[in-house]
Amino acid sequence: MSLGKSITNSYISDIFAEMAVLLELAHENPFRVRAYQKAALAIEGLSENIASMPVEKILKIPGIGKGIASHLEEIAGKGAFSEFEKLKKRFPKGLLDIVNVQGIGAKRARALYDKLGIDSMEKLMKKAMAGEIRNLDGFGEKIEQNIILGVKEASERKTDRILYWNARLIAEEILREIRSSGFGNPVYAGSLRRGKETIGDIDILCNGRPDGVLAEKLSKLSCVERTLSTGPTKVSVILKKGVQVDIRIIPEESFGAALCYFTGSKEHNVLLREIALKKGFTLNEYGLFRISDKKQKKPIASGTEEEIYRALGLQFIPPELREARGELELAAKKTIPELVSASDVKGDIHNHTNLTDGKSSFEEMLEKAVSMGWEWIFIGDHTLSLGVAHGLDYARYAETKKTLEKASAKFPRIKTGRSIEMDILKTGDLDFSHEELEKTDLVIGAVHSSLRMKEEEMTRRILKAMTSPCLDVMAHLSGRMIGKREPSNINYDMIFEEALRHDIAFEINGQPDRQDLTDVYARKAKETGLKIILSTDSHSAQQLEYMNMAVVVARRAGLTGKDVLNSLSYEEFREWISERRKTAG
Ligand code: DGT
Ligand code: CA
Ligand code: CA
Repeated sequence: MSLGKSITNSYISDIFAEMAVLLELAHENPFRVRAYQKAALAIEGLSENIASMPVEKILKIPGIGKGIASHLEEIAGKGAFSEFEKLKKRFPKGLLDIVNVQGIGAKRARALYDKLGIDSMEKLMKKAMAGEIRNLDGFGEKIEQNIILGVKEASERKTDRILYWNARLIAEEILREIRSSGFGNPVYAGSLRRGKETIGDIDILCNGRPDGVLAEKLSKLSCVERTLSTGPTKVSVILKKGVQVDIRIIPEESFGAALCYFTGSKEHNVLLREIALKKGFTLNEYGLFRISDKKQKKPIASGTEEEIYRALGLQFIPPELREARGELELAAKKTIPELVSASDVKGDIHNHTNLTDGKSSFEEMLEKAVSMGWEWIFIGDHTLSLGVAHGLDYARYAETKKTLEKASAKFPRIKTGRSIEMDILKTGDLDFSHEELEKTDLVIGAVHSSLRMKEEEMTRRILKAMTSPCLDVMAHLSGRMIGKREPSNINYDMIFEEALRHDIAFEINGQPDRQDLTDVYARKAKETGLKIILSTDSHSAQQLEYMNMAVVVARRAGLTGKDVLNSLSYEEFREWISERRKTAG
C-alpha cells in the first residue's frame, strides 16, 4: 500500500474510533459501530506501521475486514474517507465533546440534540441548570445532576497527561493520606492500575459508607489544592501538583465490581459485559447479577474481582492486560501466563555513576542495589563519544573496573560487573575497538545522536552495530522521549530478525519518559524469540527503583519471569554473555 509515511497508526486509529462514535450518533447498526471500534483498537495495538503493510497482510489482522481495509487507501490520499467526512458534516462539532462527558455517551448525546437542540457544552450546561433535561425520556434528575458535574469536570480537566511513574508516586502519597484519615482499603484503579505509559487522571477507590462526611474529609487532604466536585460517593480534586484525582467511596460488598469497572479499560469492560450477557448475567459497577434478578438484589459476585472473573468462567486477568488486545480469549482458555514481577528480578545492567553523567558513587549504587534485594548488578557508564556525558575511553573503563572491584569488596552480599553503554556512531561503528570490546564485562549498544535519520539509514546503522560479536544488549531502541521526542524511524522486523541471529537481548528501559521497548514492541520481540532484559538507566542510586517501571511495561507486554534475563542468577547471566559472544561472531 502506498500510504504516506506521515500517516501513523494512531492517526488512523483515531479516525476509526471517531467513525464509530459518528455511526452511533447516526443510530447505525451496532455491529458496524463495533467493527470500527475493533479496527481502531487493532490498529492502535499494531507493532508495525499499517501504512507500509501490503493489503494481504492487512486483511490478516484480526479485527480488520475488507470494508475497513478499503478505507485505508483513501485515508492515505486525503487524510480521511468519504463516508466519514459525510457523517462528520451531519453533526455539529460540539456534539462530539458532549459524547465524551462522563455519563452521556452517543445515545444520550443524540437525544439531547434531537429534543433540545443541544450542540455545544455551553448549551448543555444551560439546559441542565435550567432543569430542562430531567424531563426527557431516559434522563431524570439524577442524570441531570451528573451531567452538570461532568461538564464542570470536562471544562476544568487538564489536557496534559502525566507520566505513569509520576502519577504512581502521587497516588501512593494520597493513599497514605486516605489511610491515615481512617478509610479502609484505598487502592488506585483506572489507567494507573493498568500501567499505561501516561495517565489522564488518577482514580482511587476506598471503603466507607457514602454518608458525605467521608467525602468532606477527603477534600481537605493536605495534598489537595482545590475541590472540583463533591458528592456523597465521589470527590474530584485537583492536587497541588496539578493532577486531577477522582476518589470514589465504595461499600465493601461491591468493592470488586467497582474496582473492575473503574480499572477499565472501557473497551475491556465492554467485552466483559458482552460475555456476561451471553451467560445470562448483567455486569455493572455494583456486581454481577442474573438477568432475571431485575431489581439487582442478590449479586452472583461483587466483593472481589477474582469472584467476578471466576463466575464468568474466566481466569483472573491482571489489570495490565485489560486493553481488549485478546486477553479475554486467553482467559477463557485459561492460558494467561503468570506475569513477571519485581520479585523475579535479580539485578540491573544499565545505569550511570558520578564518573560520567550520574550523581552517585559506586558505593551508593551498591548500597541501593542491596536494598532492592538484588543478587547482582552490572554498573555501567557512557563511552567517550558522548562528550556531554563525559564518556569513558577504554583505558578509563579498565581503570574504573578495578575501582568497582574494590568498592564491591565492601558489599559481599551482591555480585557485580562493569557494563558499558556503547555509543553507536552515525556509521554504525562502535566506540571501542574489537580487542577492547572483548575485554568488557557487558556491552549495551545505544544510539544517542542523529536520531532523525531516514528509516533505511537508521536501520542500516543499527544492523551494522549488531554485527559486532560483543554487542550484548540493545538499549532504548526507538530513542523516543514521551512528550518530548518522537521515536526514530526504524524497521523493527529487520532489526529483530538480525538480532535473533546474534542472540542480542533487547532492553526495556525503565526511565519513566523512555519506556523503550514499548509494551507493543516488547511483545513482538518475545514473539520473535528474542531475549529481553529490564533496566533502569539510572542516573542516581535512587533511580534503581525504576526497575519497577520496567516491570510494568514488561507485564503489559505479557512477559513472564522466564522471558527476562534479569531472572537469571549471576553465574547464569555471565554464562549467557560468554556463550553468545562465542557464537555471535
Ligand atoms: P485516563 O484517565 O485517560 O488515563 O484513562 P482511564 O482508563 O483511567 O479512564 P477514566 O479515568 O476516564 O475512567 C476510569 C475507568 O472507569 C475506565 O478505564 C473505565 C471506567 N469508565 C469510566 N467511564 C466510563 C464509561 O462511560 N463507560 C464505561 N464502560 N466505562 C467507564
Ligand atoms: Ca483515569
Ligand atoms: Ca477518572
